[in-house]
Parts: sequence; structure tokens; C-alpha cells
Amino acid sequence: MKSINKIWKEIVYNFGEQSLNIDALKGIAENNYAAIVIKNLLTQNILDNTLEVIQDNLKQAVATQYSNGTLTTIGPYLAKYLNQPDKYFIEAQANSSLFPKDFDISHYVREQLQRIFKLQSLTIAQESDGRKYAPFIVRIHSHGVMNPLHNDNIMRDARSTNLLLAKLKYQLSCIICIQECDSGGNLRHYMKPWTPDDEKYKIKNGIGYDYEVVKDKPCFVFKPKVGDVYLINPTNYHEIDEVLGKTRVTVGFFIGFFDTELKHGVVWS
Ligand SMILES: O=C(O)CCC(=O)C(=O)O
Repeated sequence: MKSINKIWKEIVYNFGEQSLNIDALKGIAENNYAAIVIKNLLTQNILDNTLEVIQDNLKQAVATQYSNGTLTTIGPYLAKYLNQPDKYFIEAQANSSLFPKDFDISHYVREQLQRIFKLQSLTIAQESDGRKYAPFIVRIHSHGVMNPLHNDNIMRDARSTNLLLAKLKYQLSCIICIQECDSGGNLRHYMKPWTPDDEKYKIKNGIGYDYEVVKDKPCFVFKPKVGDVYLINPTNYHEIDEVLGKTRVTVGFFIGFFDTELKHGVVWS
């Protein structure tokens, strides 16, 4: 059963208007808030140009088959490559120049997030030997596609590797909505961080977790609109409802902090 409890709320920030609670980032990292939704950060021109670049580069997209449809992505996803980090870093380099040098939406949003949250730095994560992580991933959910209940936790997933990101204290996720779908496509974000004991709920021979793991937990349901930039704590369970009609297109990256003050951030996908 999907929970529809409404007690866990987001912070909505209208870019350029009111000031933002200085503890907002910590608030989502520690589950006091479900999300931060930033409105009016992107112009129509930025959104149109970004969508055009994505459409022009669809031949680079990789399709992953699920029982209920296909999720298409442009750019690597670290958790998928933990056994072959060299391959990840090669793909990360190849994808980092998807957007033209004169306007890269991931770079622009990073700069704005640094200002909005008064971060001392927000840079693309880099290993000490110079290998750079991928700065973003494009997720393309077409009609009929959903993402099952899952969580993203690089501190757990990279623990047995030498990768720097295994040492993070916090992981957040930033999602930029480039094109919204007609209906469905809601993000369902549950106030329930992963714990080792949850592995008994992992779906055997499939992907994701059984709903029992989030039973009775507050759930924040959010339908992204074009131009929304939103941040969540992805170490909580979350899923995306089946997309209906127009394709849901987002650009996303994770943001990690090694410091408990959340002042020096790194991004990767
Ligand atoms: O597209 C979304 O709303 C969420 C994507 C996601 O699964 C994540 O950011 O971890």
C-alpha cells in the first residue's frame, strides 16, 4: 500500500524573492523537511535550449529495460559502475561536454545553488589523482515508465571501494525539471532512510523494495513542473509513479558534503 500521509512538507523558495531559511539544507538532510522546491530559477529560453540539446543527443542515450517500460538516460550513474570505476570515469568525461560551453544548465544551477545556500564551494567531485566524476545525468521517462521504490546511498554502496565519495557525511539529490509529463510521474518521497535491516524487503529477482519497508511512514508526493529545481534526501526511499502522456525529462545530480556544516559541497551523478 502506498502511503499518502501529508504531514511531511517541502520548503518552497521563489528565486529572487524572500530569503531562504539558512538551515534549509540541513533541514532536508535531517528529514525536518521533505524537499526544497526552487521556483523561477530558469527562464523559458534556458529550458528550451536545454531540451533541444537533449533531443539532439538522444543517440547517446542508454535504455535500461524494466518489466514495465524503459528508462532512458544520458550520462553515467555511479552506482551502476562501482565494479568498473575506470569505465565510469571515461563515460563521465565523455558526457561532461553534452551541453555547449556557453551554456551548461548543470553548471548554472550549481552556481545558483552555491549562492542561494551560501555554500563556500560546490564543485564537481574529483579523486585525488584528478579523475572527475560525471556532473549530471539526464533522465528520460517516457509514457508507461515508472521507477520502483529505492534509495540512493553512495556511502553504503561505495564502502568497499577506494572512492572518495564513500566518506561523505550527507548525500542530497538535485533534480531540474526540463519537461513535465501530462499526468502521473509524481515523485513519492518517504520519510524513511535506508537501514541495513531493510534488506529483507528487497524484491527477490527484481529491483526495488517491498512497500512494507515504508508502511505508515509519511510520504511527500510531488508533481514536478517545467522549470522546477528541487532537492531531496535520496537516502530515503523514493519512487516515481508511472508517467503518462508527454515524456518526463529531468537533469539531475547528487550533492555530497564531507563536512557536517554543509558548506563545501561536491556533485556527481
Ligand atoms: O526525478 C525525480 O523526481 C527523482 C529522481 C531520483 O530518483 C533521485 O533524485 O534520486
